[in-house]
Amino acid sequence: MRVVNIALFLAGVAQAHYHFPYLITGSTKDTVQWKHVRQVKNPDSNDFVNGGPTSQDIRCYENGKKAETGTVAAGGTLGIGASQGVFHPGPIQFYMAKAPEGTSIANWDGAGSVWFKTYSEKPPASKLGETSSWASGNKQDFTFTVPKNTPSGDYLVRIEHIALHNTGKPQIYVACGQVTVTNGGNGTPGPLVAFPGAYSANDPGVVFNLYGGGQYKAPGPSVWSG
Ligand SMILES: [Cu+2]
Repeated sequence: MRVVNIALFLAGVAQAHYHFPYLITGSTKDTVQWKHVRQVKNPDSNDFVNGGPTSQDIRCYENGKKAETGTVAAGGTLGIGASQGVFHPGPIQFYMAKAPEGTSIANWDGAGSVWFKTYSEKPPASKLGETSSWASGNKQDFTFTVPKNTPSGDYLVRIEHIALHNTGKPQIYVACGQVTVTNGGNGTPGPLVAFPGAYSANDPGVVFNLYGGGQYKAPGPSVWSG
C-alpha cells in the first residue's frame, strides 16, 4: 500500500494511512496534532514503521521534535486519537513506561525493560479479515482506564496498531504521548518489556494469517490492571 499512499499524497490527498497525533486525557482531546504526542518520522505520509517489529523505530517512531506533557489522574481515562478512521484489521494496544526519578520526561527515550501493557483489544470471534469485525475498525479515538494503583509520575503512553491484512508483512503504527499521572497508588506495574525486544519478526501475533482461521492472540505481555 506504500506506493498507493505516496501517489495519493502527491495528488494532495494524504489520506491513505493514519497516524496517532492526539492525546486524550479524561474528556479532553487535543485539537492540535503532536502537542502531547511525539511527532513520528513520517507525519506527512502517515506510513507505518518500515523497519518492522524488531526495529528501533518500533518503540515510538519519533523524529526528535519535543512534545508537551499532559496530565491524567490515576483511575482516569487516557488515550490517543488517530488522524482518521483506522481501516486495517488488527488490534490496538497500549503500553506505558515511567520515566526514572530525576529524569525529565521530555528528554527520556523509553529505553530498557520499562514498558507495561495497559490495554489489548480482543480479536473478534469471526471474520478476522474484515475491518468492521474489529472493535477498533474505522474508529479514531482509543482509550483505556489508568489503573488506580499506578504510581504517580511522568510516563510515556504508547499506542500501537498492528494491521494484519498483509499476511506476514504487518503494518505496525505507533506513537508515544507524554503524560503526568497524579493521585497515583502503590502498584508495581508489570510484566515489563523493552521495545525493541518485546516482539520477534516471526511472532505469531504479528505474522498471523487473518484469512486462515484459527484463534488470534495479540503479541506482548498480559495487561497490567493494577
Ligand atoms: Cu495499508
